[in-house]
This record gives sequence, C-alpha cells and structure tokens, in this order.
Amino acid sequence: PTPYDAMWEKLNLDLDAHAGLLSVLGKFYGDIYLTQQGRLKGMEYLDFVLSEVHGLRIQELQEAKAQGKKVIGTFCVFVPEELVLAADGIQVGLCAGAEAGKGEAEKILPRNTCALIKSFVGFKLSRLCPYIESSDLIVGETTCDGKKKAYEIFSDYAPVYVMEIPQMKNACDRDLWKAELLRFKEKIEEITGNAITAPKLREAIRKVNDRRRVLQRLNRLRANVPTPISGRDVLLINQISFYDDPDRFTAKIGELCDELESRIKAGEGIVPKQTPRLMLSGCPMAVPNWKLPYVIESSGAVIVGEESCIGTRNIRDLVSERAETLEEMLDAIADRYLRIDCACFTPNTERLDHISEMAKELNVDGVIHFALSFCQPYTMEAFKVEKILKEAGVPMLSIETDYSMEDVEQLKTRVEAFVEMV
Ligand code: BJ8
Repeated sequence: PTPYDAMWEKLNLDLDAHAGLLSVLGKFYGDIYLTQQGRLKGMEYLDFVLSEVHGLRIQELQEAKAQGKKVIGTFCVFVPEELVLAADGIQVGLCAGAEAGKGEAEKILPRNTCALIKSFVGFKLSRLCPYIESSDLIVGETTCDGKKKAYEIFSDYAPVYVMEIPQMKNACDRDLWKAELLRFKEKIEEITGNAITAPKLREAIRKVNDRRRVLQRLNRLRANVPTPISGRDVLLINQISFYDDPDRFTAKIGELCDELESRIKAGEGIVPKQTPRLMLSGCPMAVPNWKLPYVIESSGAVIVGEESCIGTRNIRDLVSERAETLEEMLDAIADRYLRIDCACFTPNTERLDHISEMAKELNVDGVIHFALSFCQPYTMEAFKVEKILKEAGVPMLSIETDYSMEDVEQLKTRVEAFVEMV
C-alpha cells in the first residue's frame, strides 16, 4: 500500500495494473538514469519529481482542484499555456510514452496508428493515467490525421475540445489561427469561470517565457565541448517541464544551470572530450520514452541536442513581452505559436533550416532522425532532412520505432555502426 492509494482509487484508476506500471517504470528508470556516472547534484530534484510523477504532483493538482482551479490536459505544444495560466488554470502535457494499454487501444483504433496516440488512448481505457483523470478539459488539435481522428473516438471517453491548427502559414492561416485562439480563450474562461485580463495575461506570458529562457540557458551550456550533462538527463528535464509547477521548475533548473557553469569552468564533462556528439531530430519523446537515447548513450556517443517538441522546438521562440493591451498580447501569442515548425505544415522549410543551424551550432558529428512508426509527417520529412544534412556534410541515421523493447538489440547494432562511422 502507498499513501496515495485512496487518491488513485478516487480517480478510478485500476489499482493493480497501476501498481504494475509504477514498478516497471521504477526499474526502467533505475537502469537508464540512476546507473549514470558523475551525475549532477541538481538532477536529484528531477529524480524526485519523476519518482512522484503519479504521487505528489497529482496530490498538488487535486488540492488545487479542491480550491476551484481547473486542470487542462494537452497533447501538443500548439496549445497556448499562457491563456490557461492567465485564467488561473493548470496545464499538463498528457501525451504518453509507454506501451501499457496498447491492447485496449487497438480495440478502438487501427493497429497501424503511431505509438503516441495508442498510448494516450490506451492509458485512458486501461485507467492508468491520473493526469487524464484529473483533467477538467482535454485539448486536442488538428495536426496529424492520426491525432485528429483519434480525438473523435477519444471524446466518447473524456471531455475533449479540439483546436484547429492551420496547415500552411499564409495570411489567411494566421487569421484562422487567431480566431482559434480567441475561441480557445472563451472556452478556458467558461471552464475556469475567470476572465482573462491584460495584467493576468502579461504575468502568464512572463512565467512561460521564464521557463523557456531557463531551458534555452540549459541548451547553451550543454553545447560546450565536452558537454557537461547527458542527453538523457536533458530529455528528462524537458519531459518534466510539461507537468511540473512552472515557477518551481524554472527555479530548480536555474540552480542546475549554475552547477553546469561551474563544471564547465572546471573543464569537466559528463563524457570524455572526444566522445561523438549526436543530435536527435523528429517526433516528440513523451515520458517515459527513453529507449533510443539510452541506446545511443550506451553505444559510445552523447546527445547534445533534441530538435523535437520535447526539446528545442518547444522553447526556441518567446512570446514578445512588448505588447501592452490584451489584443496586442493575443497577437503576440498567435505570432509566436505560428512559428512552430511541426512536420504537419506544408511546406515546412523552417524546420530544415533549424536542423542545419542546430547541427552547426552544436558542432555535432551526426544526426539521428527519430520517427514513431506510422507517423507520416515525420517519416516523410526524414527524406528531406537527410538531403539537407548530406549537403552540409553531416551524416544522418533514420530510425523508425515504437515503444516496445523488441527491437532494442537491432537498434543497438545500427546505432553502434553509425557511431563508428561518424
Ligand atoms: S507540434 S510534433 S506535439 S503535432 S508522432 S501523433 S505527428 S503520427 S506529435 Fe506533435 Fe504538436 Fe507537431 Fe509537436 Fe501524429 Fe506523428 Fe504520432 Fe505525432
């Protein structure tokens, strides 16, 4: 028994299956994270948050709900957290990175659906996710066809609201997006019962920007040679950024960055200087999807960047803080979000530019493109990514995989061969 059993029961979780999930997660985390040598002191906070992922954080959400706050669950970095915070709501990322629940999901979704979609549907059907169960509203979006159609099915089981995301970035698309933001603002005001005012929105913009700024600082520091932190640890930090309290998270990552600075000053790295530096690019790796980073970092390489929504794509741009009126702030939010270079857009040349820039700035020896099996936007775009990287003289390995452990050995063989070659 745990001190949280009563809370989980109240949330209608399947207690036995949930206990099984937590024990597998704990073992997986121990093997992948706690075995690392020379880890930063600041990672203890992340270890703690992860160990309490379904415990303390859910308790905090429940306490906030008892005080009348609303919890908004999301699956995509297009959902503007600034609006939710400005209405005194709490936003949490829901997309899941584990296979538990796959069997249940495949009863209502085609088998050839990406693992991320099957995972959140499976978590709901198997009653395994206390975040889904804590959400007063779940916000979907019209990005890829898989998610778009899955939300129709998912809405039979949970309170779903869908935002329309344009597919192009012309003036008419910007108009559509702005209208969608306004519609979302109304929805959030209705759900929370709070009006979004200019002072509230200004404060929320600053809060979310501060979190982006500290993650940008982290990325600048890790770009050092030798890198002072493992890619696995930075991935975990990015994953946790989606559900931790934003102010607390920003403060803790600030402290971790101070520690990184002193490591860099002392010339210390997490790996020897000559270790091949690789960058990941592609689909988001939702918690606890650590398979590929683990394979890469146990094949003699280190990851120094993630061109992904659980990574740089989510923190590259800030919302302008120059806006004064509510209207100007909403415009600034619309502009910032429409710069996201998701593969669901056509054309999506900004992403190609960003990948080349990152590869150059981070001084990488190679790029591993990661796509979840059946993810058309990213598997298709991988060919273009490979082409531009080839022109820049950067080797790329294209990996398509899911959350199962069946292909670990095969992945290891391919990654090791790639690391040898770069
Ligand atoms: S802005 S990347 S978070 S949509 S892996 S479900 S694309 S079939 S996740 Fe994404 Fe928003 Fe874009 Fe980012 Fe579909 Fe592909 Fe599955 Fe995906």
